[in-house]
Amino acid sequence: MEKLIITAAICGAEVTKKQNVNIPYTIDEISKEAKSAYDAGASIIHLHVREDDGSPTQSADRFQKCISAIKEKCKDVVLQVSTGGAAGMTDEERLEPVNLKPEMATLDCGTINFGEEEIFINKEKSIKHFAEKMLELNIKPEIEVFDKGMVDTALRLYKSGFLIDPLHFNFVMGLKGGISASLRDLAFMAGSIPYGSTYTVTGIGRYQFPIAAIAIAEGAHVRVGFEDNLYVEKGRLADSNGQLVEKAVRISRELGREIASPDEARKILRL
Ligand code: KMH
Ligand code: ZN
Repeated sequence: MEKLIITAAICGAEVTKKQNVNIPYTIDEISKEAKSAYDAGASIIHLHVREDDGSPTQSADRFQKCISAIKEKCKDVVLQVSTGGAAGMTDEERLEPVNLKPEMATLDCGTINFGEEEIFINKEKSIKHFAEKMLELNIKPEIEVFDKGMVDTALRLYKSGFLIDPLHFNFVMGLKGGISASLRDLAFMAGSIPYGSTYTVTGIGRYQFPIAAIAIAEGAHVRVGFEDNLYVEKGRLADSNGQLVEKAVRISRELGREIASPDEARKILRL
């Protein structure tokens, strides 16, 4: 089976130190968490950044500083910037880090209730604008889908030339407001994307490892990390992103699947 690409989503925009004191905020903390994930086997870092007080920001300057610090510690890691940012940010704010021309960036393909209180808005016009920008700058989009309708939106954009082959998706499953993290729904999503596409599976909260195990066995790729889940097992907060990546690596090895290095990930995703 193809080697497993592990993406580490090391801090996200929503989780806080009140929930798990190990969530990184500062440049130093972010780069150390990236290194812990990289050393454990992550080949891609999905990057959000924070101000020192923990507030999420899409400032290109802050991204640049974090990227430089990460690259010093993890020379060959693939960097994927978030264009999702935090719910409520403007499109222009969200697009700021793509001007740094990272290898990858996320492209969120629809609007959803995001947890109990927020709405994560992605108008079709904005999605097209983001996709055009990524095409222009030669950045590989990771197509973020939280529901099946978002796959269909991405496929419409693909037909009209906003996205090009080979497509790479991230199925985010188990978020309140999005598709459930069930085997049935994973099969439904995986069966809906064009032949030759690649995909990563992200399980939210307690679904992180059960759905990762299924994805690994199925030959898909996985994302783990504090953005999506704070616990290494029931009732035990994770010490680091590295600990979460190590668990994904253990599951994969038990299933006889090797882990992709960053350069192997580049080949698999055709970066
Ligand atoms: N923070 C969420 C509202 C992405 O990175 O592209 C959006 C998000 C998706 O995290
Ligand atoms: Zn994100």
